[in-house]
Amino acid sequence: MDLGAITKYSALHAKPNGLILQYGTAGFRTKAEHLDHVMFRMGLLAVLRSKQTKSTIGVMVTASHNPEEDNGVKLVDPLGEMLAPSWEEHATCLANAEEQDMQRVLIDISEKEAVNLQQDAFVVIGRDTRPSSEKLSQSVIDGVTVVGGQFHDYGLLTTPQLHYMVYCRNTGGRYGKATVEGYYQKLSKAFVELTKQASCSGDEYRSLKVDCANGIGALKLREMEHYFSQGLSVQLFNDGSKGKLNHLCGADFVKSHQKPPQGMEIKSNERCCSFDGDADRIVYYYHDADGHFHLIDGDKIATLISSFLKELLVEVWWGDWLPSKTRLSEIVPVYCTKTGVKHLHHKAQEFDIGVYFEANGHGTALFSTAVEMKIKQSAEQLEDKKRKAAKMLENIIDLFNQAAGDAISDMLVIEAILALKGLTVQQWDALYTDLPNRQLKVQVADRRVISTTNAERQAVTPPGLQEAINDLVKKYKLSRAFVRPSGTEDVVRVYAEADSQESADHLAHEVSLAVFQLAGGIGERPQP
Ligand code: G16
Repeated sequence: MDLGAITKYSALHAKPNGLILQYGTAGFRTKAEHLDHVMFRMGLLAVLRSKQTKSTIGVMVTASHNPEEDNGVKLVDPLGEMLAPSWEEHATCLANAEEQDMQRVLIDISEKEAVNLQQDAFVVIGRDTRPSSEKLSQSVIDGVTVVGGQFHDYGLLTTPQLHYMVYCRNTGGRYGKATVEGYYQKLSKAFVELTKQASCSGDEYRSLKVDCANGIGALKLREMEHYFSQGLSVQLFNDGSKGKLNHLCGADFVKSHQKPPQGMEIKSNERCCSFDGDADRIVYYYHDADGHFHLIDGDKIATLISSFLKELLVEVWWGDWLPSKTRLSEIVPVYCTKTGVKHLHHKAQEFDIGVYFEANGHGTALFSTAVEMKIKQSAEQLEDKKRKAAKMLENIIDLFNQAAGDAISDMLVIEAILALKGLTVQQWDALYTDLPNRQLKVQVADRRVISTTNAERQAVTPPGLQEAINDLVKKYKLSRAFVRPSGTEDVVRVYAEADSQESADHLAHEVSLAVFQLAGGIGERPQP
């Protein structure tokens, strides 16, 4: 490592005085103008991680659902997963080091992690469409090159596409070809194969309205649509031609405001979906005949996918010993983890088949190598109906992005399942009834004063907060409420549900007031 060169170039990407940032749920996120030094330093860190793992490492420049003025960066580990926790700590240390301490921190990390500095390093970089992203990704490249790392800059990519590229490169192409074209072809081939089997291929199943949050999803979907157009036609809205990224549109807006995005005309019972700014989340929705808005979030997406996988597994293997009326919940255990796909992803990896989704629409399904092999064999050896079901499983495995939750891949999975099962969006929605709920944000001076346990469903600190929530919850029927610090925005998130929308709204408001009072609220008191 040429420490002299690092010091020289680091001065060109100087850290603003006194700025302290934390590697959060999905990397660093803050106002774009504060991130130049972080990008340079994450370039350095990616090289060290690449040398240590002897693998390609990814760096994605995005702030996903955050406002356009924000930006962010996260590192992607060898199998396309989020960065290992010990390296998150190194990332925080390095990002916050003063200029004069940079050399020491880099040497510390290299020693602690036994990094062989002679090893080659390769880093791949992607970025979203924010105005600040191009310059910031150049700072990442500066960091990579100053420590002698090789790199490939993919330019504009969705976040899940970058995860996919990393996974492909580190599995010698077995997972797929590490090009945008390779991604389009792999997913589209699986989708077209699947939808060929659908007996209902009327117009209802062929068209979908997509709100792209004025982000990268629009660009990529437009490039990709002709690959799968024989199975689905998509109509894009909020494609970035005029509106602002994530402003009054996108999955986060639709989920948290429980209303449709601006700029999209919805006729009754039309199937619509929204991506977020970097296309790693998706939610569906429709207006019923009375004009009421219905949201279909990550929980219902997980239910649709799990039920479909269960049906195929029953057909291929389990049918001989499982009573046909067995309920999904009897054979599919459900687990909760802390917020953050990294937690869910690791939990899902513990199983042969793991389906995970956050309510905000972030998720995917994972299949163990053993299960994939068994399905492949079954698709070759079994006969008739069993063989057909095994073939479908084979294709659906290819259609999921197993490196990360992916709005494009999830959209195609959902569309294929609806077409194959002949389900309308209302029938899907009717799989179960959600309790009315409300999410709010509260501004506090330091959101770290709130700590939680039990998969973030109980507050441990500040003292008295959980007791206050418990008392409020007792006032409403069928109610629950949780609070937790956000890992991506400087806010505390409040969630409440109850037997009616009015009660859920009241409860959420009262809990917000308790947070404001007990956790050091700043600015205006939460208004009803
Ligand atoms: C990121 C994480 C998600 C998390 C979301 C919101 O998503 O990857 O797991 O749910 O942030 O986190 P929080 O509510 O703590 O702010 P994205 O789509 O913004 O990258």
